[in-house]
This record gives sequence, structure tokens and C-alpha cells, in this order.
Amino acid sequence: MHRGAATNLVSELGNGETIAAISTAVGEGAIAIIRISGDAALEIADRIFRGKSRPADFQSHTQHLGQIIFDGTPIDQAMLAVHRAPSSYTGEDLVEISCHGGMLASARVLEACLQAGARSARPGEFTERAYFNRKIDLTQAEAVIDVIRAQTDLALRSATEQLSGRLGDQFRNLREQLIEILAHVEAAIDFPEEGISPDSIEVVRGRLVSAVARIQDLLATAETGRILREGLRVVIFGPTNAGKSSLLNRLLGFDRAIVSETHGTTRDTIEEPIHLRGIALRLLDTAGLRSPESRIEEEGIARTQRTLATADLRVRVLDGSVARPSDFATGADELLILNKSDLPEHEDWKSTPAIRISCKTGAGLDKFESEIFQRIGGEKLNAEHPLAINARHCVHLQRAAAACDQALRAIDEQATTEMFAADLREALQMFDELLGGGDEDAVRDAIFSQFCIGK
Ligand SMILES: Nc1nc2c(ncn2[C@@H]2O[C@H](COP(=O)(O)OP(=O)(O)OP(=O)(O)O)[C@@H](O)[C@H]2O)c(=O)[nH]1
Ligand SMILES: [Mg+2]
Repeated sequence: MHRGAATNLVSELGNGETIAAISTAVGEGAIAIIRISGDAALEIADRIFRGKSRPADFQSHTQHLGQIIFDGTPIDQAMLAVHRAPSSYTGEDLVEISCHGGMLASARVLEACLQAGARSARPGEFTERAYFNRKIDLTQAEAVIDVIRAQTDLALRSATEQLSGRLGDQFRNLREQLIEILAHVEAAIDFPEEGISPDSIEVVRGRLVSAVARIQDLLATAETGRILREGLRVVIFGPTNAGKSSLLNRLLGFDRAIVSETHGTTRDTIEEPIHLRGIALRLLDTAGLRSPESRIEEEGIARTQRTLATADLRVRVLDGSVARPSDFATGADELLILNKSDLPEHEDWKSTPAIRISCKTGAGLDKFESEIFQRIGGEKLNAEHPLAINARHCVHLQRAAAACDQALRAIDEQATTEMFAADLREALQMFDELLGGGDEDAVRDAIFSQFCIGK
């Protein structure tokens, strides 16, 4: 095939609306997968594939061995599978080519697809098409990103639950409840002479109250969602030489930070990811707090303060074998740790409630981990079906709850039925947007732009 022919093919195939991309990660691997999706996917496959039969004749969901041809020459041996519309990931005709995983081989196969009339897919465009073809709702599309990014089993389980549509189902149920209530109310607007009987007002009120309660239940999972998706920032801080870096190293299981008996060893903030009982955390070790003895140390301590300001959980570590500092104080939201429990405890600490650990022997670390787990609501995270909303869901649900509350006030203040209906419609609108109604460009910007190319 000649390069010059490509532009003609693109217009012939409907403005290049058939897309192609390498769907596997960049780099060397055993295989790479190139996907083609759109009306012309089979035609394009026919142009670049030589095997026993033509892809257009393949049965859906079967794989066939052949060669990929580019500029008239074979470039790689590959397996090609055809998934016919609508039974494919995108809901369109979809072709998957599994070729050798070298960078060059996969790039050449993609080039062959483009030359044969496909255009390069934008990030997330395959999933975007699945969404616009109604294969999945917006919460499921979001779950695809969560599955890809999941770092712990728990995060993965939660994302898989969402991908299966369970969160979408909950939103749909709530939406249907609101529609029912609205239908009731609109009937009263259409037949004002009949009005709404006091009895049915009570029924409507009761349903609305239970809808709000369910919205609040979902909102209560927002924090869990944030922890699962982003990981929690746990900052270790306290006076110099208390054993902060020793604690970081202990929890990591390797010597990440320098430990020494010299006060002021750590100057910079050190951040490392860890998994604690299935939860992803970001653990931060900081420069010890004291009157700085140099400009560098002063900067280190300033960094400690800035890091503390962004902490989800602060862990104050002190040396239990020495006297209590005269300026000692703890904040209510901190975890207080007395380290060096292998040494005799200084009497100043006798009545201080704290978790006593030894980074040297490992004593007390179990208790410390349990306490962190409890503080971040780990029990909730371990529920059998860990559904947890994301930031976008949170904003919409908050607005829906506010609109429902407003509607309840409208009932109580005996406002006009129209006002009540307007509040309900606003709440409904929120659920439409949650599931993916409304502005297509906004959806594209907010969700699919976060994907990688080829997904
Ligand atoms: N006996 C005993 N010594 C410990 C323990 N934990 C730490 N140390 C010692 O205490 C000293 C200070 O430890 P680091 O971890 O460097 O303390 P730090 O809080 O990071 O100190 P700075 O970075 O200077 O702020 C080192 O000599 C450690 O070996 C412990 O549990 N028991
Ligand atoms: Mg240190």
C-alpha cells in the first residue's frame, strides 16, 4: 500500500472515525495489543492482515494467526481477533491484534493501521465510545481508571464492584425514587383542583426522607473512597533523635533513611508508599523539631511544618527513655508514640497515655499498626462490598441532598407545589449527571481525559 493512498482512505472511511492505538504499556514485553474500533475496523484489518482467511470472514470472538503487512512487506506475525458490534468493549466493530511486544514491532503495526485508514485514538477514547454507545454508565467508566490505578487488593475490589455497576445501580434506584415522587407532585400541578391530599403529602415526605438518608449513607463513603484512590498521608514528626527515621525504616522493611545517634540527622522530608493491612499509605519522615543550628536545618524544620499541614494523620514520636521536654504537648488528632521501650522508661512519662514501641526490637509495632488502621476507618474499608464514592460523586450527591432538603422544607412551609417540583427536578438532574446525562464535552474533559491512550 502506498503512503499517498492513506489520505484517500481516511475520507473514504468516514472522516477517520475508526480509531486505533497500542493498548499495552510502552516498553518491551512478550506481546503488545493494538486495538482498532469503528465502522471500518474490519476493512482496515483486511488491508493489513494476511492469513488463511480474511478478518471480515472471521467469526466474532475468535483468534487467527497471520502476518501484518506494512508497505507491502510483512512486519510481524500476529494473532488477530474480531469482536463484532454490539458485542464488543466499545459496542462497535473491534479488532484486537496481538503482536510481538517489541517497541518497534507494535509501533509498526499501529502505523499500518493508520495508513490503512484508522486515526490515532485519544486517551480513553475506547472507553469513551463504550460509554457513548451505552455499554457502560459513567460510574463504570470511572471504575475502569480505578481498576488500572488500584495499588492494593482492597482498592481493586472496590473498583471492581463499581465496574460491575453496583454504584450505578444505587444511583439509578435513587433516581427512580425521585421520579416517582415527582410524578406524584406533577399530577397535582396538572389537576390543581384536586391538589395533594394530606395523606399523600405524608407519603411523599416519608419517601423523600428515606431518599436523603440513602444519599447520606453514600456520602459517608467519600472519605473511604479518597483513601482507596489516593492513599493517606501519615506524617512522622517529633523532637530530634526520637527514632522517627528508625520507625520509617521499620515500617518499610528496609533502610531508607539514615539513622544515627547525632541529633538533627534527617534534614529533608522523605516520602515512601507502604501498604498497611491492605490500605495504601504514604509515609513521611521529617526533620526533627528543635532550635535549628544551621540554615539547612532551619529549612528542614520549615519543611516539616509544611508537611504537617498536609497530613491526614500525624504521628508524634518521642524518646520514652529520656525526660519529657518542657514544652511537651499533644494535639487531639495526633497519635502519640513513645519509642525505645527496650530501655527503662523515664519517670516523667509514667502517667502519659501513649503507644509504647521499640524500633530496635519491634515491640509494640503491631499495636501501632492497629491504631493507625482504626484511626483511618480501616474496619469500614474491609467491608465485604467496599463501595466508595469519588470526589465527583461527592459533589453531585451533596447537591442532590441539599435539593431534597430544600424540597422537604417546601413541604413543611407549605410552599407552592411548583417550588417543590423545582427542587425535586434539581435533585434528579444531579443523578442524571452522575450516571452520565448532560454535557458531552464536560464529561470528556472530566473523565476520559484522565485515561491512558489505548484504553
Ligand atoms: N535503644 C533504642 N534505640 C533506638 C530505638 N529507635 C531508634 N534508636 C536509636 O536512636 C537514635 C536516633 O534514631 P533516628 O531514627 O535517627 O532518630 P530521628 O528521630 O530520625 O532523629 P533525627 O533525624 O535527628 O530527628 C539512633 O542511634 C537509633 O539507633 C529504639 O527503639 N531503641
Ligand atoms: Mg531522622
